[in-house]
Amino acid sequence: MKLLLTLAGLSTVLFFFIACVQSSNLQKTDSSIKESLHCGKTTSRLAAPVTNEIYYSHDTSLQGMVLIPAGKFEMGGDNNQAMPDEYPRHWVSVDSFYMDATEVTNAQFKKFVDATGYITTAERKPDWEEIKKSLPPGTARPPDSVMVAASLVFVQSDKPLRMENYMQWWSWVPGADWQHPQGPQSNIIGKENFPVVHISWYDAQAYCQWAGKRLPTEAEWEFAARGGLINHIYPWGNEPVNSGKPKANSWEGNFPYSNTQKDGYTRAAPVKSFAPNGYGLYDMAGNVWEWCSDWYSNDYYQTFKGKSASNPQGPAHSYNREDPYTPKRVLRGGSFLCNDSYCSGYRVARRMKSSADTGLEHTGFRCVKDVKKNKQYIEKKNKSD
Ligand SMILES: [Ca+2]
Repeated sequence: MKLLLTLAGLSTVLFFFIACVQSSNLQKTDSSIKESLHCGKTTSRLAAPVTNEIYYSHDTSLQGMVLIPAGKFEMGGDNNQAMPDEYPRHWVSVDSFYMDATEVTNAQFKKFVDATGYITTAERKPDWEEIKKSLPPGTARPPDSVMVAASLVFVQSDKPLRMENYMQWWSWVPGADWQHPQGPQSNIIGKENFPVVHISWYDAQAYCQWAGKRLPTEAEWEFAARGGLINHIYPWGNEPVNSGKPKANSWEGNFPYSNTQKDGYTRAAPVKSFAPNGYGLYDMAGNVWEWCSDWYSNDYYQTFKGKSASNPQGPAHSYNREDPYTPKRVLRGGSFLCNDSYCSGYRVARRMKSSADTGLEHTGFRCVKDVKKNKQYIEKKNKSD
């Protein structure tokens, strides 16, 4: 049990397996694990070989993007649901940028894969030599039956469950990937307009590079999510997520066994199913978690105590005191599994983190593009034509 309590940053599946082998009575209590797996995020999946190839396109199309004007805002927690890593609130200024109005869809991601032959992390056999670099020394290698191309799929329970044992609602499914969101028997036919899922940070980076874009910084993401509102809790204002008409795709009811489907969806919803925020951005709350470019550090905001930040790019290194072994990237926005009883991931200030090789059924992304670089590129191109 001592081992289990120190493995907060392990690959989720690896942790699952080791837990099963070494303890038949899993009593995991680490708050970060519960928080991340419940609503949300896992800490890591099994690492896989990552290509260093850069897919770069000179596409300057702004189709599907909206302009986010430059501005200044207070970044950080807005209500009593805020977590310690959301403090201190601090002033941040960002330059203007373009942002995808929606999460990247299956149809968009398919164009990328068709053009490049890209293979996502979930489709690759895990590489133990890579995995063990971010695990505590001496961690045992999982069996070959676990070390296969796979991803984590949400499994709804038919009865209340002990929340400590998240293994009960996440399943490591061989063959689950972006084209098979619930496993080999599922597909994305007719779901072209759904957000692509089972996307690792590496996958998201590769797509953005190919599209001539990049991932948003965490500060850009939060500024954009606020939609021009000042110090409000959600992209739509302050009305609680379950009051009034549905405003986002979240988990309504009792997690993980009862979902009232008030918003119409138990899993991912097509993009643009709910009203946009003030900048014309859809699903900045709920639906799927979205990768940001930043490393995650739980005390990063402390570096801005008493001062402001201009276009912050995140810390130089990842650090999470609850899981110091595994470097993590930032995710934002919450997913269809979020609710107020746990993570409230749809709050604009809510931070989440995961290792870059993690991809799950509720993990996706959207891209941004610099206004200045785009303008310079077009001017240069026009001169050479
Ligand atoms: Ca829902």
